[in-house]
Amino acid sequence: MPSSYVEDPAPGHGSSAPRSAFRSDAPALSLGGSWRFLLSPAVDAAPDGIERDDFDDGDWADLAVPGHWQLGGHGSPAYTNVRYPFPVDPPHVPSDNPTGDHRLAFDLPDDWPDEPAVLRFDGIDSCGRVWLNGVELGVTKGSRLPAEFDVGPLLRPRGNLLAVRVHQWSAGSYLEDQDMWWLSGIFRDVTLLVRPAGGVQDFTVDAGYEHLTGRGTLRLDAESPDAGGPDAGGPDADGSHADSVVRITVPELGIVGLPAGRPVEVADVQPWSAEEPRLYEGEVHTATERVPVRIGFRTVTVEDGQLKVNGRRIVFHGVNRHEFHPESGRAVPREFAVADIELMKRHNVNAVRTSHYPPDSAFLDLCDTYGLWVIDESDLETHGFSELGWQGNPSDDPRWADAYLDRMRRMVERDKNHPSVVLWSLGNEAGTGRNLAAAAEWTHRRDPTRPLHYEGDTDCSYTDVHSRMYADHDEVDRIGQGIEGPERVRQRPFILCEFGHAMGNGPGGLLEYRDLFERHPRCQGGFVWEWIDHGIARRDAAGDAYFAYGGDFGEPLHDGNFVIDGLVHPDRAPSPALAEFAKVFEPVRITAAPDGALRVTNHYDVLSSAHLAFSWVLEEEGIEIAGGVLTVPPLAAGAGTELPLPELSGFPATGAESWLTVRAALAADTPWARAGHVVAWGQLPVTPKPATTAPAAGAAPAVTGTQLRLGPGVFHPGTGQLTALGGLPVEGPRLDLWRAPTDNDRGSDDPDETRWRAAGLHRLQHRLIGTELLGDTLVVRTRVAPPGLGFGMRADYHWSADQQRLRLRLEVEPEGTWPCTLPRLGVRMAVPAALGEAEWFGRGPGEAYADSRQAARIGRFTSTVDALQTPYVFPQENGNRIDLRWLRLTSADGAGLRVDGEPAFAFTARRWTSEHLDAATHTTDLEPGRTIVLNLDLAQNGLGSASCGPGVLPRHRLHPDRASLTLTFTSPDAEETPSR
Ligand code: IPT
Repeated sequence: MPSSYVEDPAPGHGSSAPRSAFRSDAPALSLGGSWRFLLSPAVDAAPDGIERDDFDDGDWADLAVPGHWQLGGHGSPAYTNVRYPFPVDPPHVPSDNPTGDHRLAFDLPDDWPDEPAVLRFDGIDSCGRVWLNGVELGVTKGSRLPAEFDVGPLLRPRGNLLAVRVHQWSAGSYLEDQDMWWLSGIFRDVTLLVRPAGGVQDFTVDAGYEHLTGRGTLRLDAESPDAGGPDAGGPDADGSHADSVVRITVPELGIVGLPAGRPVEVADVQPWSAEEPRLYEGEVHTATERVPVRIGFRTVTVEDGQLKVNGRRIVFHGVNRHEFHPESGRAVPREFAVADIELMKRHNVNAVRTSHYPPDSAFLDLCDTYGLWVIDESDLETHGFSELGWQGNPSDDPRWADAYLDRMRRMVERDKNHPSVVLWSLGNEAGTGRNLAAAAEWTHRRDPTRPLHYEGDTDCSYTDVHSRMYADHDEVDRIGQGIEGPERVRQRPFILCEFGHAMGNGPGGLLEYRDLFERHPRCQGGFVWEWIDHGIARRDAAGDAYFAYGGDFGEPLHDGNFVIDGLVHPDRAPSPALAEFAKVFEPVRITAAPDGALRVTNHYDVLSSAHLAFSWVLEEEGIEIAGGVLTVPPLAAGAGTELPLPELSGFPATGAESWLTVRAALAADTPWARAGHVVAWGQLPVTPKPATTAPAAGAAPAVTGTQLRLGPGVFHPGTGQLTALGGLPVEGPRLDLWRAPTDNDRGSDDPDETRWRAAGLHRLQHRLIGTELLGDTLVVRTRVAPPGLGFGMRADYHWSADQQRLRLRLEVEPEGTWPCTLPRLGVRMAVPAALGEAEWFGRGPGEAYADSRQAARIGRFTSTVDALQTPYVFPQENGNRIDLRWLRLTSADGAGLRVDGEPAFAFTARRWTSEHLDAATHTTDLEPGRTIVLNLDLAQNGLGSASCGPGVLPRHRLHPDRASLTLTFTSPDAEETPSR
């Protein structure tokens, strides 16, 4: 028989009323550390009497708390997205319900006062039953929410025994179907806190900002600890209770001992915003307790169909953040929360949706400090019911009403004093129903200062903002025009609570979303799905490290690598998509003005550009030849100006292609980046690329035995294949149309990958039609086509040369009816493995694709071939560099080759083929081969976001068409004009 509390849809019991998360000057004892632990396969299999002092846990294991037992060597993680990994039979859970018993013996510090105290658990997944010194305190559910139990009278100076029985599954699991690993345990802090008599029980600081007058209003609400009633905010007629009143002091504002319940106006206050997170330090106090507080004045409103903070429209350039660490799961050490915030701020992320549960509250402290707009989301998702057509969804079942309210209440009470929290969210993907409506009603009443979000309330019948996930660009455009969606939502602010699915290589199309956020005042941005790849750090048999995803732990039901969809890799290394995000959503835009001037526009919500230092450099073929400071008058938020270009005429010019790069960098250090950190940049062409001089025909083809020589090239006379170049053995180049499909190629109802494979693009065959010498030109005519199908591509290679250079003009022409787009269009060749150093003039430094190329600037870059690879957790096409004027691949001894484009090309270079990349499922599957595979492309198809969302926009699709690619190959020692 399962224990009844486990399957009870009601919230836990025994805990005290929820209150804000604060730390006062009252003593506290962290109980984190090594605990005794035993995992049992079922509730009934767990031992009796673990709460007793004399219970012998000598043969138990040690486990770190906070932590998840599956990551501490007991049981295994499991990943499902939408589906519940157990039968949908609410509120029942499997009898095989892994149960983790935790025990900790502890002493109190010597100076621990004889006062009331609470035991606080910040997060137990999914259901915990708690005993202290043999006495049962109660049960907690709501994994990502705190629970406090009064323990004062139970404490002993020495030899306290805390026992916690945690069940992996509970009725609460039905409300916790978020897209993430199923991980159990006491995964957030456990703390013993003194609650002094006459201390601060709880308080609400409401700090509004009146933008027309610059006035702030500060109001503290708190119950007097002694009198206990809400009316006890002021002293009694005889003043006798004066000392029991809760008061606030903010020295900087001249507020001293302001009692609860008495609002005060403050002239000329500086408001809080994500861009200028001004906090006033203060203290909430009673005679016996002092609580440090940080106050941010701001007012959030919905007016004129727009979401405004302090009277200004704001735009979310946000991310959905799960709490994740590759070794410790949702037990995220503080330094990693700091790392997240610093990375976000450095990449122009200005908002976080706490998908889909409240984060550790320390994260919100950091958001207040560093400045991020936050949508704080309740710990609620019942997505698995969508598989049943939402039949039986708890959201509309009265048995779950208390649980819905309880979750919302515990979040709102915990987090209400954070200025960074500008919206509450009821949860995610929980369908709709009266329990949500009731939770909404409670929230509106409890906190009228913050609008409410929930995407599932599609007609805004109980929420305040219109929200969609993964709406394509056209839909967002129609929403912006007010011609899409139910009548009720058409005058609401609109946000994309999820967009730009960052799974694997992608998303493409962020720029086009930005344009919509700028075009339509009601379209107020969105939150990319998602911040981090949830890959779990593992090692293979050979000891090589990799990141695991769904299925890697033998789960019978799983959703594979769908959990690997972040802007940062599991180790928080930024993916190329984060660089793209930073560029697309840069707060200052530097562009060419029509009349040859420079245009600078401030896209901050509130900040002027005064904190930025502008500078310029002039680069000739990627080499800096001049530079200086650019004086830009401070621009108010939303303002723009035109400036003359810096004086460039006096600089020596070789006639090479040159570009002006203007950067806007932090003028002074900030908490998240040092002075000099570049927040925005723009580039303007100055001198165009000179016309390429084709190799003067001059080298005549000569056939000697089995070799056909043309300038530095050696060909096989029968096949027309290039076999050597200036002494380097090479294979190819041959037409190549294939790329290892990306997660986005693989996604959607009608995936590109399926079409490409059906068209046989992964197994093209090359037929030589013939070779012919036309004057000094070697022409190799081929037809490239898939087996079993009638369409194909004519590919003719026209080779000419002088003594040093070999030039290829590839002409392609589709024949028949092609059924699909092309992954890529270009040539592939194999070059010696020793050519491991790349240098190029073109766009870089990072990878770029047609619809994700904003972050790549024109310059001269170097990289090893190995470092060109982006280690996507699930291997796929990556590392493409675009708009190359030239590329050099060299070995340590300087041997190598150079490729020039007419005018440009893209390249990938890797130590394995696209076929190997395609077959690999983990990074450790990629083994260097005996050559470097070099692809030189005219183009690749865009990336899109079809793994969850719209595919490649029409203008970024690569269609089979007549095309020509011209490349000149030189061996570097033969270069006439060294370009260094
Ligand atoms: C959407 C979920 O809200 C999110 O948690 C995540 O699963 C995301 O998809 C995909 O990675 S729901 C989807 C059905 C649109």
